[in-house]
Amino acid sequence: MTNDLVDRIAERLDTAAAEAKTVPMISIDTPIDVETGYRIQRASIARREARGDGIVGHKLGLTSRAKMEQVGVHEPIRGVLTRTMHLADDATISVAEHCHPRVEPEVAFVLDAALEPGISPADAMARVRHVHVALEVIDSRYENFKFTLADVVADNCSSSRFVMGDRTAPADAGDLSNLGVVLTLNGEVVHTASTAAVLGDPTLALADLATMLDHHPGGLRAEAGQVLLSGGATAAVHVKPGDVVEVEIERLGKARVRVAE
Ligand code: OOG
Ligand code: MG
Repeated sequence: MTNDLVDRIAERLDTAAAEAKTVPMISIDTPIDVETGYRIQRASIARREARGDGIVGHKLGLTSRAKMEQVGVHEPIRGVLTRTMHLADDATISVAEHCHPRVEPEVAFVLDAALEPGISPADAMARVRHVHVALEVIDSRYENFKFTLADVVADNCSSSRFVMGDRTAPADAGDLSNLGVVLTLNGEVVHTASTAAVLGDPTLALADLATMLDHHPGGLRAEAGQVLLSGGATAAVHVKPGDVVEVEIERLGKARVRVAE
């Protein structure tokens, strides 16, 4: 695909996100492969950077069976997090700024040092500054939240906002491979999982991120100070004005997001 067409599609998706208006998925009329999806994603992030937004980290998506089943795409994906996506714990999101928001519980990592491709999960974990309990707000820009693998990659993996809650030093966090995750909506438990749902152990996401960044176009790296969201451990919940979503992860703590008109 020409760079010109990549830029035009990136503009369409960027505008859809800014105006909170869905668009038909790209592959309806333009065949795209996954590589092209990553080129479109990089071009849409470049538009944000040109507006003064900056890259603060990365996300993996579709790293759990529950998430794959929910959206019908069965391969992990990678997206970019920018400064304006990051909200404080207990922040309020606005439904009007979204097309059809959903919220999902995640383990997040803040890096103390860069990760190079090929790094082992244990070595990558040694470069983690903090483990956070996080909630991600996702919001596909596509009609009916329906997409193919390449389409969702182009749409920066449905990313919209994220909240970083309680944090723990890696030495205190210990083994992250089997911690209970409880997601509540307005005080009612809606989903439970083990952190094992995420790739068998969310620390594997660190190594996978470094490898994926190396394989994908765009020249990005996992840098010191950046955040990594490891992917939803449960299916995402639909939210409406007035809702309060909270996640608690065993030993790691809580995070919360509120939803307004
Ligand atoms: C794609 C984004 C997936 C996750 O954590 O699995 C994701 C989607 O569900 O729309 O962020
Ligand atoms: Mg996610």
